[in-house]
Amino acid sequence: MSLVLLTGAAGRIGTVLRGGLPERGWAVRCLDVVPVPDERPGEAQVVADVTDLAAMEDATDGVDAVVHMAGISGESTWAAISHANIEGTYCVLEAARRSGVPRVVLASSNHATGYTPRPGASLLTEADAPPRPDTYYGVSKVTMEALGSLYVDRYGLDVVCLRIGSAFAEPTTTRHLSTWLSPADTVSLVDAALNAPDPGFSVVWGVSANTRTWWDLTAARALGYEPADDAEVYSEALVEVHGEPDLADPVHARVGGEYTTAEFDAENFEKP
Ligand code: 15L
Repeated sequence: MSLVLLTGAAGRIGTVLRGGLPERGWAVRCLDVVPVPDERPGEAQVVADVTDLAAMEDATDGVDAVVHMAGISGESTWAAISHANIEGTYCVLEAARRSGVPRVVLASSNHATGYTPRPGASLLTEADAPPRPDTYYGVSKVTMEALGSLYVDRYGLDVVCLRIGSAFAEPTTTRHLSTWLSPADTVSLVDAALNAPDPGFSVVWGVSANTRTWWDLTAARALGYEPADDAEVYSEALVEVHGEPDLADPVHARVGGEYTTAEFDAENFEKP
């Protein structure tokens, strides 16, 4: 059984992966700044901060791959984002390199490209959406992808960046009808990123097979990802409450949704 270090194991996506990866044949070493609740049989646990390079070197010792889900999962102050998300990603990659770990899977985000206009009829490939961050959070995901690229080219690691849409138990907004990544598909996508032969540096959209998707899944499918879910089954109920998306509304005109609005200006996050 191969061993994966899962950072952010106590978080929302980490918890999903703790449930699903063992069924796909992965032993999981959980890492978080807090102990993971309900430790499961076969799991190992490390309580550490991803920005502590020495601790990360210890944590990556002997693992076959790292899945990096730790960090701040939305907008915050520059100080908080740059420390947790940028310094944290550097420490994860550098620890993996020092420990000889061949593969790292990184949780990037659609917000790396959030100011990209929502596409019309054609789907966006990864190449159609170069960095266009909508927040400091989005900048940290662009930087994550850049760091991953550096560690592939300079040190020969395999690094797969997942530009995750909206990874929630179920869609709760009409935007999610396009961006949802279901829990089951989250596991399938990470498993594919861990198993794909020689991915080198790869950036793929992380989204379910949504009828209303904006993103082309060709590159993700090439890794072996086979999405099973479609947010459309929630559409009737969501449209009844919220109406069909108004494409003149910035929340629906750009892929980053509300992150592109004034409400998400970092000034609003500086307040205590
Ligand atoms: C993300 O990257 C966030 O982590 C998550 O909280 C959602 O905001 C999601 O994007 C989204 O775009 O819905």
